[in-house]
Amino acid sequence: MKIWDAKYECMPREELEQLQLERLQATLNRVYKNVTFYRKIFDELEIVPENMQSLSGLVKLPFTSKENLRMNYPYGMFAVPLREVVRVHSSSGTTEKPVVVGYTRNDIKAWTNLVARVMTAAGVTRDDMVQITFSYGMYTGAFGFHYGAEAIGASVIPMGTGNTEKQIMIMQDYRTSALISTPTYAITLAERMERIGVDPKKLSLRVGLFGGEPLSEAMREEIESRLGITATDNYGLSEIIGPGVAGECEYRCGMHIFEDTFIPEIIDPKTGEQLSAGRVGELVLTTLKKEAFPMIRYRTGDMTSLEYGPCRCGRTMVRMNKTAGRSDDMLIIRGVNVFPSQIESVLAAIVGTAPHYQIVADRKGARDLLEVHFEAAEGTFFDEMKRQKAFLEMVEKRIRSVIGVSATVRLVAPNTIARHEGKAGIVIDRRKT
Ligand code: DLL
Repeated sequence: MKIWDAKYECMPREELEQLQLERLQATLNRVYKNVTFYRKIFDELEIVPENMQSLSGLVKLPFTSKENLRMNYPYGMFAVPLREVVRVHSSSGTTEKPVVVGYTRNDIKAWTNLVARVMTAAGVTRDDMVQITFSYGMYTGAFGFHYGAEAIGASVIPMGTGNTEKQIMIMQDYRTSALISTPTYAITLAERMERIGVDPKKLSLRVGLFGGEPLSEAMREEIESRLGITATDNYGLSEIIGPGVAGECEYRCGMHIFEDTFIPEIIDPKTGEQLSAGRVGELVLTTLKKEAFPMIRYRTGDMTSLEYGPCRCGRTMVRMNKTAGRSDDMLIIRGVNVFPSQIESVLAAIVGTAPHYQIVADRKGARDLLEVHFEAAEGTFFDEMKRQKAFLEMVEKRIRSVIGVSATVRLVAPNTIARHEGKAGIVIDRRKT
């Protein structure tokens, strides 16, 4: 399969590290000169950008947190005057003020190139009709893929979110061959097709690029079998650039992080200590080329591990494994750390597919309560109380053995858990209110 930017994507590690060091030095100089926030902490910590003579010095640099970005809302972290900014975006934040990120003309060019890389790695070519179902708003998903697809020379159908039946009609009529969406929306599309009698196998769809939220293996299998496509997982976050930070190649054994543009590290989220390759911890990213919004050791909150071994595709870029939850959406139930992804994998293993589910944490007196609601498949022994009870007990037992605390499991009727076109509202923590 083609590699979009082989010079960088397949760069020998020694050469890559030299390039990273040069770009890191330039970035440190840029932020020291232009971003008060960084100048202040560098001065406090006596960090002199010119003294950064090897990549091992990275650990001496301070972290940047989402909280730091909030404190500098809206433009405090920008490293260029607004007149050089050609675009702003923000993260898919919910209630709080979203983080605002900016791009110069060069940033947009670099971003376009990165997304062209992940799309090429997933097998998209200039012959594809690419249907983008992310929101064309402040969210980085749609514009990122839009520009990347155009750079490849594919034809873009800029649908945006929603209008599921129209999406399906367009897919049929325009012969869409590549779908860009969140994994949950792909499942929503498959469900709707089934309901309205459209056979996905008769469409021209052949690949899907998913991202914005975790794509579990169970979800991947469900999407692939229901839509008859090959699905890849793609990771990114607006603070760093948007989609195009990392993506799977045809071997789908982890997402290649584009290390010529970002330096990844894994840290222990509690101590901040850097962890060795292969260990699971919080992903920290430093940007190497960003002009408008450079980030030094940004704490992504995403838990993962890195694989430095060679990949059969020929890319030398390190691979990140699927995220194992977030360091910050982790629930603490009766003193035990619980990741929603663990519960999802239990449910998926039991029912064979990724069900629609919701986790509800509540508190009665001083006792934490955990409930897991999940949708029964159409016709699942709702009428047979005894079987249902035994089934639920079995699910509860498995969940307990995986997460270490007990949860009450409830089956709910099909289509009763709200579907989200963007990120799924999987966890409801009532203890906070
Ligand atoms: O979701 C950027 C994006 C759009 C990536 C479309 C890929 C495709 P934010 O709104 O800033 O940006 O959210 C970033 O979403 O820190 C992760 O927690 C999560 N996330 C994104 N992609 C994945 C993925 C976009 N493939 C946050 N797997 C990140 C798991 C993901 N989590």
